[in-house]
Amino acid sequence: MIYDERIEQMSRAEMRELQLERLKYMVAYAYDNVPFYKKKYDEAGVKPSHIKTLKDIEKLPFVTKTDLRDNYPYGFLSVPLSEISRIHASSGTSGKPTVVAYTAEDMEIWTECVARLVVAAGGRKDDIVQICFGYGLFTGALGLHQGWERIGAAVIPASTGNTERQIMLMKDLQTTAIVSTPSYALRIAEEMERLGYKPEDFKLRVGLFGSEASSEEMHAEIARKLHLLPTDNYGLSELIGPGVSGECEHKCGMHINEDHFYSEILDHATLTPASDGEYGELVLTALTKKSMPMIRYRTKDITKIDYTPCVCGRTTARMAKLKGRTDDMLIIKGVNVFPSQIEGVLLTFKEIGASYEIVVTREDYKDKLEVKVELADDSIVGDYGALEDLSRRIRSALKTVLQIDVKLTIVDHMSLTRYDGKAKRVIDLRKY
Ligand code: DLL
Repeated sequence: MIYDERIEQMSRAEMRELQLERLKYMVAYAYDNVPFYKKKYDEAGVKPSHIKTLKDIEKLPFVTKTDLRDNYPYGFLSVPLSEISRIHASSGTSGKPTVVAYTAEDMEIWTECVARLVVAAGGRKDDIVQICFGYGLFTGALGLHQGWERIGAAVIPASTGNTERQIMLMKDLQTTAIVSTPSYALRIAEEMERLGYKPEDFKLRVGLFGSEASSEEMHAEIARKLHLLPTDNYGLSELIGPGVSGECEHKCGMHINEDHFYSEILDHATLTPASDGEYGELVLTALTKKSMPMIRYRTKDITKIDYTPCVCGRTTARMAKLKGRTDDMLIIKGVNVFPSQIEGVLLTFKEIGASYEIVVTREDYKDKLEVKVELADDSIVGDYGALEDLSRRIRSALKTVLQIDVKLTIVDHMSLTRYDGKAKRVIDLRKY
């Protein structure tokens, strides 16, 4: 089932035409209504009239998180505050949050974008959906809530935490779909096991996960433990929140809502277009956002894009699962290491659970990478031969993928920290 056939099955030429028309409008609109853009474009010597083709977007300067921070809280607004109907914020790693605002029209577009992705993921009107994202300034909970509501599903705004109660609700209210971070989905699965439940005790069939990175292996683990079809969903507050892209039931890349978001993949080092189909930094332009124009926003997320039509019948471009972020790529002894590569290896070992921690230290000017993993159960606790053999196999698999030696620490079942929201996997203790 396709929510909006006209858009989601548009030919590439028509989509390009629509994007160009919207881009021209948006660049002129931002230039005329947001002093930040006028100043930046004047300094760079570009005028809205220079945008004649989609490729001309490359003439425009980028917007970064720092620009948003420098213009905190309302410097990017292009409409008076009286036109704003919703305000969200994304928690920054330090200092003030990034504030994002929506006009009534932006809210409508946001809802439609999420509704499309919900349907693509297999969500239907008769679903009972439990939203296990934190309600509040975070865009995840309300964003998904609105989209599911739009397709007519019954929405349970459960929020995060109190996992035992979540499970009770899931059983009693006959929840068929859940929305959460992938790590919280696994936390729910663990708690179900601990409480003695089996997947058959529930009616779950669909899971929309997102807001943090997850490997194919992690999705397979979620599918196995919860008996549902998991899909990956991507978005970011600065552009809209959830609703930028999401996987369909075929799980072969996240369909981008291209009529609202124009995407570029840039070579991280040169900031010029990456070759077709190559990984690079995703730069996004909101083509329709009225309240806060966002043109060429550097997401720091690393992905690649496939423009071929999907077997599901949609023609919208698909972005690959994120490889990581340019700022979470670890450089260990000169080698680039992404946490997602480590996760991919760990999840192939059924003797260990899905939670892990990566600790980076520097001793005597040498980087050291430690990976802490957890036993999946208590069956080999105390069996030093089995533990040693497991440790050797995991280290060797990590070395094959990462090309560096890793210190591996195996800890007891359920002893690593669990997260309700985005999981924190990397602890970098190096002082620069
Ligand atoms: O996380 C929006 C969202 C909510 C998306 C719910 C999907 C579901 P922020 O809090 O602003 O917004 O964080 C955005 O999270 O730049 C990525 O680095 C990361 N991220 C989001 N979705 C994914 C994903 C929401 N599916 C930042 N895979 C982004 C990997 C993701 N990383």
